[in-house]
Amino acid sequence: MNTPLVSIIMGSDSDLPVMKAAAEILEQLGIDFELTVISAHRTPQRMMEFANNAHKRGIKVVIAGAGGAAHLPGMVASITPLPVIGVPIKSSNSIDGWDSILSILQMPNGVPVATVALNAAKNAGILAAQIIGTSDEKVLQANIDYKAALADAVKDKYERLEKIGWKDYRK
Ligand code: RP5
Repeated sequence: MNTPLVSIIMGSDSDLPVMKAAAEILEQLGIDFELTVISAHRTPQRMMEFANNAHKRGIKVVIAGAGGAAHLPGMVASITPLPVIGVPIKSSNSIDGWDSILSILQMPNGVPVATVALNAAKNAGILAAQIIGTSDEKVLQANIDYKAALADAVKDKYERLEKIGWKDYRK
């Protein structure tokens, strides 16, 4: 197995149904990653150990997901020199998702967390790939191809819509 470049961490295994979208897109783009549970509240020592050492292990980007009082992304960002992408999760202890969003988004000056939309783990994976792609030609090309595929999918839709007409168009 190759050394992982991206680390996907989450506060609980209950976050996995959301966070696995980051793993899926990284796999699709051919980027080696690791994935595990680290809780800022329940395993603070493990979080410290991770954040102090991730860059020494060759990790380039951290994707951190958490719900409710979502302190994991911010606390990891407070220690690691690596870029941290935060994924707010609408979890069982989240009121409506805003608690998770604001906990991850509203970081103080000096400690940024690149926060994606609620449950948007796929976008976190894509953003991580784009960061890796700035210094890796193969990943850069995979990102270019991914964008072309997005445009192609929309082209198929508007061509069909224009052909069939809006009255008869069904998705
Ligand atoms: C957060 O609490 C976790 O990230 C998760 O979103 C939420 C609920 O955790 P569990 O009680 O399901 O383990 O820290």
